[in-house]
Amino acid sequence: MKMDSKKILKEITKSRKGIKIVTHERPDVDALGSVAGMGWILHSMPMPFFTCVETWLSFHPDLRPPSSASACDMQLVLDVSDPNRTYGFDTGLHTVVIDHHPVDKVPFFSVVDPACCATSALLSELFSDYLDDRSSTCFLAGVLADTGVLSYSNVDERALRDAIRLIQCGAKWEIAYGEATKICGMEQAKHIAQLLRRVYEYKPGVFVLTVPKEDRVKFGFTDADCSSALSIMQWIGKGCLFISARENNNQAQITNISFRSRYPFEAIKYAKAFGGGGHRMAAAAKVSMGLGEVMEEVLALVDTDVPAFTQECNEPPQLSELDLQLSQAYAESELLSVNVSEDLLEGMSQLISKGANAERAAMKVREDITLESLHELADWINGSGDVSNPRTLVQRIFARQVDPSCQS
Ligand SMILES: [Mn+2]
Repeated sequence: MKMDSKKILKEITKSRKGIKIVTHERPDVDALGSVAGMGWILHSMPMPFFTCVETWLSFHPDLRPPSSASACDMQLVLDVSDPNRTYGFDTGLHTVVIDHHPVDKVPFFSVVDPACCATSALLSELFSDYLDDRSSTCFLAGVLADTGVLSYSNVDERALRDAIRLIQCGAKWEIAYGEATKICGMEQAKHIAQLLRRVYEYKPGVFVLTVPKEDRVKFGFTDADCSSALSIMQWIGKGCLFISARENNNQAQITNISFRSRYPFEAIKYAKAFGGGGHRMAAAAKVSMGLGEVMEEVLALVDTDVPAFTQECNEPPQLSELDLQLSQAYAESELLSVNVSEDLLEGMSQLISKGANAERAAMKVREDITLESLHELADWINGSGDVSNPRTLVQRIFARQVDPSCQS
């Protein structure tokens, strides 16, 4: 890492006119946190730069770095390495890639580390000497987004160490948590509730959400609504495969399909079958087919893994003493949504270094969350009209994610 750090610093400080920072199309919070955090790093050096993203979504305006250049002689491509998937890619411009998606070979100057939980985490390691409170908060948002608030299978000791370092450099947990999980006001909360109501269990442990074009137009479901719903679907304790398929609302016969998985299911296998890609347990594809047609093929593929997989995935997890101790940290902090301190994370990091498993420990806290819990959550949101009086664990966690002041 120290080598990469020197190498990349040497490369980017060659720029004289300015650096253009870009990322993938339809950016997620790791992409935006990477771009914004990197902007703040260059701002503090200082090096002239500007950012170019398809949309900032609800990413807070105060966290977006001010551009200091109008021209550039280099582009920094973050969280993606494929020019075709990069928004604003400039062919012919000197290109530097920093990414955590697994790829065979990148024809540019690059640091690619698929073992790293988030591109934001990788950047925080590469530029650890330059972190301040703003860049740290942006990077922590990206880390929390790509790790399901440090609860997915990609959480290892390194992820915890990165999170702790960011807090030591001034990252604000509440702000980063807010950015990583943000639900924009009651309007978006109600959209998500409507989507959660539609989720069904296809086979034991396999949960599916499908959104046809007509409904997107009729109810105004956005991509952000669908991805928030997919994150919440993963709260289900006994789930192993989560599928969200949505038809494009302006192009005909295009369906975006996202997969999230837990062992023994592998999201990447399904995404690849449809020409997509991503990570082992979180992957996606864009398919030139209507929703019905795609789902028929997807479910046929799922059928080949069921029942062998579902049986294994529905067996009660074997928790070690260390896992149980770690699950205590998740329980006390309601899955890291409240009362998170550096000490708490330090304790978690030590348990993980001794062999505790973050995903299993978080699952212990989720074990009673079922599809019915999410349907009840949806009814509560729609029925109460606000989220000010949460009573159950899922209601409290949901309510903490709703930002009433958000402008998307
Ligand atoms: Mn990422």
